[in-house]
Amino acid sequence: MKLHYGTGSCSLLVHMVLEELGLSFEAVKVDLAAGAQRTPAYLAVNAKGTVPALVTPEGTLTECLAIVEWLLDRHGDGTLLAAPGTWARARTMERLATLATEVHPVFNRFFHAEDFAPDAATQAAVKAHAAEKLCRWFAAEDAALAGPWWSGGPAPTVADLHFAVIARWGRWLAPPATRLPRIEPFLNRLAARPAVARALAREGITLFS
Ligand SMILES: N[C@@H](CCC(=O)N[C@@H](CS)C(=O)NCC(=O)O)C(=O)O
Repeated sequence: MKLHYGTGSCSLLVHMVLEELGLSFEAVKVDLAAGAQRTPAYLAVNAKGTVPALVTPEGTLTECLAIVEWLLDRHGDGTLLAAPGTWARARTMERLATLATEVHPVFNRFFHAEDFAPDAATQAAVKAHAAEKLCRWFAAEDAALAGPWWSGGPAPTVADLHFAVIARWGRWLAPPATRLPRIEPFLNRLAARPAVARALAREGITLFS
């Protein structure tokens, strides 16, 4: 398999899952800052011009949640993602959906305000409003983080991996989400997992930088 990823982007979730599952794959960096996602070569891989894209023997799959669900159902042991139809599965999907459809779009407003408003003043307002919403959300999640893992169980799930990717983006907020009292030790626990460390090292990043 071949993973097309952007450094530290949402594709980091797929990168971590591939490593957690011990699968063999080639990691291909798409330089998002340089616009490599809009080149004809990459658009031939993923016409949406986004990462991740996972090229598999069965075809190319896009969208983080579709990719990790497919990988974990096919290769997982039920730890990171419980079996379909179970309550545990539904609760993990609930967390993943919140991150992908509620929180990620607010980060789009924070990082790419120019996509949401035509003039500089409105863009600044969009960014500030997004920052406020994100700070409130991270503060509430930090306060609710009672055990070792964000998903609430005794072992991490794929939702914890996703939360770590999103919390890492929150390092640009004030206060940084990565430094909140319960989120920081959570990120350290996750970073200590050899599979997570391998994915981060390959991308040349940490969960804090
Ligand atoms: N819904 C998609 C979102 C994909 C996405 O927006 N990826 C971003 C990185 S986090 C990207 O490729 N951005 C480059 C661009 O839009 O130009 C998923 O979950 O895979």
